[in-house]
Formats: sequence, structure tokens, C-alpha cells
Amino acid sequence: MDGKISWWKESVVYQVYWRSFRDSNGDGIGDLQGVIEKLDYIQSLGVTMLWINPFNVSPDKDNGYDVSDYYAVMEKAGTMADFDLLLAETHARGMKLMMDVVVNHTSNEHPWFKESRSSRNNPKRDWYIWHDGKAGNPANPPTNWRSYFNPSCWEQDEATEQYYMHSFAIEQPDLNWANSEVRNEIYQMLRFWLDKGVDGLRLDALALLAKPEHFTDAEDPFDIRYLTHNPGLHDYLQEMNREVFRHYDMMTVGEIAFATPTTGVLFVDEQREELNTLFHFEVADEMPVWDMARFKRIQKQWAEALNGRGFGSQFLNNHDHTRQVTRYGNDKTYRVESAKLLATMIHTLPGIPYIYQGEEIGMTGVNYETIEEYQDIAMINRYEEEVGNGKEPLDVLRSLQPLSRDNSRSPMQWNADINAGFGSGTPWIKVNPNYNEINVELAERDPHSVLAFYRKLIQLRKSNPVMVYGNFTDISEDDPHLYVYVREYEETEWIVLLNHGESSRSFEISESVFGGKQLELKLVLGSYEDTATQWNDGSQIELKPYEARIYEVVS
Ligand code: ISL
Ligand code: CA
Repeated sequence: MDGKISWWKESVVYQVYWRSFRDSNGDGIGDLQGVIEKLDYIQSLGVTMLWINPFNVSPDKDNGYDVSDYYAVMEKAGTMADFDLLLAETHARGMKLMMDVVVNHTSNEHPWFKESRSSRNNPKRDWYIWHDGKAGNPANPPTNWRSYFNPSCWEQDEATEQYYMHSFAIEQPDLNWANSEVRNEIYQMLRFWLDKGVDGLRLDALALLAKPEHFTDAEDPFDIRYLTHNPGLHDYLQEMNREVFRHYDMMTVGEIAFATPTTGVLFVDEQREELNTLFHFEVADEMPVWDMARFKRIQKQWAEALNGRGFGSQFLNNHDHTRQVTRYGNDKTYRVESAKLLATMIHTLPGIPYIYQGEEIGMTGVNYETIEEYQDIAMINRYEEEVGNGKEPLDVLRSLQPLSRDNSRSPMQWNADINAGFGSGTPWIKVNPNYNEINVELAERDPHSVLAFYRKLIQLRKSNPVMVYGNFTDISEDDPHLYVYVREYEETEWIVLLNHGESSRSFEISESVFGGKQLELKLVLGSYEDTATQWNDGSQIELKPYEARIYEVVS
């Protein structure tokens, strides 16, 4: 990897889903003051940047991803003064702050949309995507396209009889990025926040900005890739970079659904001047259960595509997915071990590591008993659609639970007090009943906790550029349980060994990989306590269930 050295590549990002983090005023909803209260804790992890989910004014149909005023803070979150304080206090602790901006769509209550829908010749009509019914018939939606959250991405509007497009909920109409007035409004809004001192932007749903060239039916409406990667997308991003990004010392990460290594590199190639980094979803959206062979293939292909050209990200879940230890580890017998293993992997693979709040104590997914306890619009809409199609309600509930977005949205578990220490009011979403056993307070007292291990991993990154800039070579090939790879930077060579399995396994480090030399390894970090610090006997390395080790090659 011979890309340039940059501060943002050395980031470790902690994602704060503020409404589930800490409720400072007892109304049951987390808020910005709550985040401020916990900044010392966040700083104690060693992370360099916070990603705060959207907090702009919003009717909150999709937890803030439906913005009705980009220039103000929603009441639930607090005030602009709270935000300014959060930013200042974050900076005072030597950390940076990344905002989450939603520019593919607004809320249907945004004044722009209210104007746009008011008449066919309103000056803002063209700010959104309006179409006649199919073949001029107002009774038929323009195409058979689905939205992420509904059976159709079209909603007919009574006032003018036309349909508007919404890639997500009905209350989230898509902006028309082909209109330069829209683009300029968005750039101005981004500058407003960057001028305040925001250090990074996580850009929501970016792959959807450009709309399909032809509004014709899809062969398979369920394969919603047609909503993404349409012509013009890269022109918008290059313009955004020219108009906004390059004028600030900042970091950008684009949420790029359906990016493959081949298409993904186009967003982050340093020569192209679009984004710094991206999230791809070949794991979190597309790999429902752990699949070692598939995961290795994904990592290898991305590492090859990005090598020397651009920089990626590592995460196994965000606020849209089931928690990683539940989905990709074992959240029962091996909760602690598998949480440490996944953490080691995310922090040692190439790319910027993202920690989703609670992951650092090994929080697990939830299983609410009834549909009423779920809050996620994606889950609720899908439930209604399937029950409406005649399926058995309980079967539908059971089938949607494992991947419900609410799995990661239950309140942060601080201690064993009421509501897990989240706040005194009834939480907007139920706490996970396991908070008596899994919480920050307990983890702080245990030197072998998942939390203690995260702190070590994060510290390592700060003093070892090999973790950031090192080349990546998978030396485990198709072993179905063991993942072993080498990172190499300047004079430093590290070997990472991961046993993603529930029985002990051994690995023979073929010396041919290291030019036939007699290997001597020094332990950098191990997830079990009793690991010898040296290895030089030439025999196989035996790994316990879910064990993770990092070695440095000494000679
Ligand atoms: O949630 C997903 C799969 O579980 C994703 O496909 C996700 O819906 C998609 O990546 C877009 O997500 C982002 O934009 C949405 C918002 O609901 C999500 O929370 C956000 O991360 C609409 O703004
Ligand atoms: Ca609150």
C-alpha cells in the first residue's frame, strides 16, 4: 500500500446512535447532552473520532433520516447550543466529530417538498422526482420499482395526481440531483456545518443520488440495485468535492450500497478526488450468517482493488444491522471470546475500523416478543406487507427478528441500575434484559473484559503504522475456520491468526511464505491470557476456540 500518509487514515471511529446512548433529561430518549456526559468514557477508549447519527429537525419517521430542517437540531436531541458544546468538548478531548448527512432525500415535511408538491408549476416542482402514471394512466405507478421500505417507490399525490419517488419510506421523498439548484442548496448546507468545525461527514445513501436513465419496469423488482449506481453519480461527487470537501481539512465516508471492489474503487481513488473512504455492504447487508470462505474472498478482492489507490472501512454492523457478536460470533458460550476475535479482525484488516456503541462491551442483539415492541419502520412495514399477503403473523415476526435493525438500537448498557443506566424515563425502545450481566460498569472492573481488550487494540493502532498502512496478504487460503494474514509496512511484519471456530485448531506457518527463514515471533496481543510471548520452535501454532493472536516477525 503506497498511498499517502493522512490523519484520517489513522482514525478509529466510534459510532454514537445518540437516541440510544444516554438520556440526560429523563424523557426516555438519548440526547446530545447525554453524549457530552459520556465523552470521558468515549475518550478513554482511545478512539479518534465520533460519528453521530442524524440530529437535524425531523418528524423522525426513520430515526432522523427524514430531515425537515438541515440548519437546526431536533428537540429530542437538544439545541444548537448543545451541539456546539458537544463539538467543543469533543475537540477539547483531542477527538474529532463526524456528522451524518442525508442528502438523497428529505422529509415530506421539509418546506422544499411542501412547495414542490403544491402545484405542477411551482418553481421547486423539479426539486423532487415527479412522474405521471404509467402510460398516462393516473391509477398506475410509473414503474414496478420497490423502495427499501415499501412495495412501491412511488406515491401518488392528490393535489397534482402525479407520483413522487421515494427510495425509502413514503415520508422520505428523493431529491432531484439533476437539478443544480438542489445541488447548490446541499453544498451550502454542508459548508454551514463544516464552517462550525465539524471534521468529517458520513454521507447517507450516496449510491442512490443519480436516478435511472429510463423509467421502465425492472425484471425483478425485488432486486433493488436499479435504484443505485446510475449514470451521473460520479459527476455529482466530483462536483461536491470541488465545491465543498477540498476546501476543508476533513474526512468523508460514503455509504455506498451494492458497491463491488470494481465499482467501489471509483469512489475513493485518490486520483479521482471524490470521497476519502466508503462503506461497502458485501458483509453487513449481504452476508446473513458467518461464512469464512466468502468473507475471505470479499476482503482479498477489496484489498487488491484498493491497494495503492484508495482507502476503505472495516465494520460488521452499524445501526442498521444485528449486533456482530450475535450474528457472526457466538453470543452465548463464547460471547467474550468471539467478541474479542471479531474486534481483532476489524482492527487488523486494512481500512478504518468502526466501533458501534456497545460493541466494545460485547452487547448482543435483542428479541422482542411482539411486533408492537419494535420501532424500526423497515421492520414494521415489511411485517405489514407480509401479513397483508396472508402469511401467519407469528411466522412473519420470527422470520424478521434475526435481521431487524432494532437489534442494534436497544439502549446502551451502562450499569445494572434501572434502564441499564440509560436514563430515568421509560426508554423509547426496550433495554436488553441481559444488562445485569453485560454493562460498562462490570467491564471496567474486569481486566480481561471485552472492553479492556478493545482499549489495547485501539492503542496498538496508534503506535503501529503497520496496522494502518501495511500491505495485506492472506496466507490461510481456504481453511474454513482459520483466518491468517500478514500485514507488512517498511521493516515491520505482523501475522494475525484468528480461529473462528468452537474447537481448538492448529496452523502451520509455512516458512516458505517468509523466504525460507527460521521464524521467530513475538506476541503483540493475544485474546487468551496464558499465551506465551515468544514463538520460535517451528511447530504448529495451536489456537483455542475463537482465539485471536497478533505476532510480530522478529527474524
Ligand atoms: O438497513 C439496511 C439493511 O439492513 C441497509 O440496506 C440500509 O437501509 C441502507 O444501507 C441505507 O441506510 C441508510 O439510509 C436509510 C436509513 O434508514 C438508514 O438508517 C441509513 O443507514 C435512509 O436514510
Ligand atoms: Ca432525553
